Amino acid sequence: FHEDVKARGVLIVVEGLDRAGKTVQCQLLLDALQQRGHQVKYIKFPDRNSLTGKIINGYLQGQAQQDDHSIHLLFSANRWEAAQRIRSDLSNGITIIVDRYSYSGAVYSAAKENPDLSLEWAWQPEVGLPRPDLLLFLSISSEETAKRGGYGEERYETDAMQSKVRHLFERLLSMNHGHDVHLIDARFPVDQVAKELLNSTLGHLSERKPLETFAKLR
Ligand code: FDM
Repeated sequence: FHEDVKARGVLIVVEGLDRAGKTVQCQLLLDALQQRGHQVKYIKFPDRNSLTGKIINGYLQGQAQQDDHSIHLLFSANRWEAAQRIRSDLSNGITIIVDRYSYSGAVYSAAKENPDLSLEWAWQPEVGLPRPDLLLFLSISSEETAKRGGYGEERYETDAMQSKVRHLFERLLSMNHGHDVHLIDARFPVDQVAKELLNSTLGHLSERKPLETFAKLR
């Protein structure tokens, strides 16, 4: 007796510093997977269009001030708003490529070095969100991204912030074991990086194990 269960979609997260090339790479991965006949969606956090997203957008553009904890929880709420949709798409066989997720959420807030806002504190509201099957981390130094030029005008787009963010990403990835993290060297030309992302992804495209959720940091 065997049941022919349709494989669920795969949850893929792409993370990295500002200017690492996340958005371009997500687009290329989306195209490559669609060309191979997969049903794929791209989503991005923060989603600036939702109710919380509008507040977040105002904050990032410097139009509004927010308490560090308060804005942190709004970024998290912005993901929780999408969680049910993510689950149902995955179970309908749709693979989702997520541009920034809880990892950015925790490290950007912790990088503010507010003594009451540790990395552990920042991770806590993420506990229970769908855990990606695959985390693709575009690895690049803050010096390299600075050379790419054109940091925008938004909050956080400074060398000092980026280098703290980089160190915190390293700490977080080393603590949050148990899932598949691929470090991809993002210094190489766009199409070379794209090939690596695709190769890392192809091995994961027929997930049968149940979707897991984020646990507390250990
Ligand atoms: N960011 C992003 C956070 O501080 N917390 C989060 O939870 C997320 C998802 O917001 F500086 C930061 C990271 C970045 C900014 O920029 C969003 P982009 O260019 O829209 O990714």
